Amino acid sequence: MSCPVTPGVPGAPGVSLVLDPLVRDLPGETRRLRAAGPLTRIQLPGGVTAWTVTTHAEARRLLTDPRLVKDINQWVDWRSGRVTREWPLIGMVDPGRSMFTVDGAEHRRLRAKTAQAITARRVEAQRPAIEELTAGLLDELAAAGSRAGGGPVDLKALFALPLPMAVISRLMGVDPAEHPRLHRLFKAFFSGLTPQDERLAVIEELEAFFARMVAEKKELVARGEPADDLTCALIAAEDGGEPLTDEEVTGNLQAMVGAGHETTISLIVNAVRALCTHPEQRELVRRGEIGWDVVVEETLRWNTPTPHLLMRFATEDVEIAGTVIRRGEGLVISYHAIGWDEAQHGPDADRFDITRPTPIRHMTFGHGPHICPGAALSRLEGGIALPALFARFPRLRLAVPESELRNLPIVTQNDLAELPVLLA
Ligand code: STR
Repeated sequence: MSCPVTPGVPGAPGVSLVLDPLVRDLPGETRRLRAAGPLTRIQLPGGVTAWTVTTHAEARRLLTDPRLVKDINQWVDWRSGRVTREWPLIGMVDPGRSMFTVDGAEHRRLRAKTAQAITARRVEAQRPAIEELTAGLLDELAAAGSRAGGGPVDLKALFALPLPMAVISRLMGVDPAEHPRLHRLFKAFFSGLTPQDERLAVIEELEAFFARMVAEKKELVARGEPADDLTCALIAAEDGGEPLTDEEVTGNLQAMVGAGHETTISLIVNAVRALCTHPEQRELVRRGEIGWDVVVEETLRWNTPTPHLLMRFATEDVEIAGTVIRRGEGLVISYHAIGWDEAQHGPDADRFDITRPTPIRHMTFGHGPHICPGAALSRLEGGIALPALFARFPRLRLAVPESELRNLPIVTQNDLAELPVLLA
């Protein structure tokens, strides 16, 4: 294999970037990845190395290549025992059987019903409910602001975090009383600082939680009293299609809640941050010259919720951009670098700019069979939450210098630990 060793870079030979587990400089890492070419090797936390793709065109090709699959059993590092359940990122690669981890005909079967239920047209029906949830949280935010005597409040904890959980839970039929527990579990799941024995316990608890929920919903369906939620719809398969197994419904439910929750938090947090640090662009939006939909798309492109999506495995040698991904090797999709691809977005691709001609041409939701089924829902959420927030608090601004904002310590997500703001 011909992978050049980059001088001066620590890590395994041929690795052009060792990802910082604490994500202290995502823009810097992305610049280095972009400089390393369309296909390069990165080192993930835990010393595991993989290929990564950093350009729009090559990623597009790889994401529709059937020789790259989600099945962890194809991975030489897994088969050889070099990667085990002790690897800190195991939960991102092997979260159980669901539409997230299978391919081909099985994948179509697992995914169809969920995807059809959350098309743009169908999710539009959720608008009034999302508006109501947003208004309720904004009232609570205002109250927290008063209690803080006009001092800083954490916009993430009070607004960006609870809204996506409320929305996805309502869709899937999760009991609101369980939100605190799910917040605690996903917080531990999505932190690189969680000790591994604790993370494995969290993964077990999540599985048990969703399996119990599916068992309860199944009883409702059996009694002919299904709740009006997607979990019951997945169980019932009343359209005559082949029903999913309990394990498959559980896996899909878990994937939907996990994905709908963490990614949408970062969309909201990163959009608020971008507007607060680009006042002239905020003004264009305030004056109605540029729409909130554009703010959402440009945030998704420029500061994607998913900087590195783990992982696909080659079932055969795959040649791309003059490089061969050998059978059994792992491939990460580096969406932050892909969003900054000058060939796709122009020479200023690393700048947040809602006036650019083509913000929508990003690939943040992926491409091909696994393209994000929740894209329309997240766009709807962002398109409701952001204008409502800025209308309610027109003076909203960061309470600390931007340089003091810290990312969550997890390489696969791009989210802030806290977003301290002043409301008035
Ligand atoms: C979280 C933990 C879990 O119980 C199930 C899943 C499967 C879907 C994953 C999710 C995970 C983590 C966040 C992902 C999501 C699919 C899309 C989302 C990777 C592992 C993104 O961040 C884009």
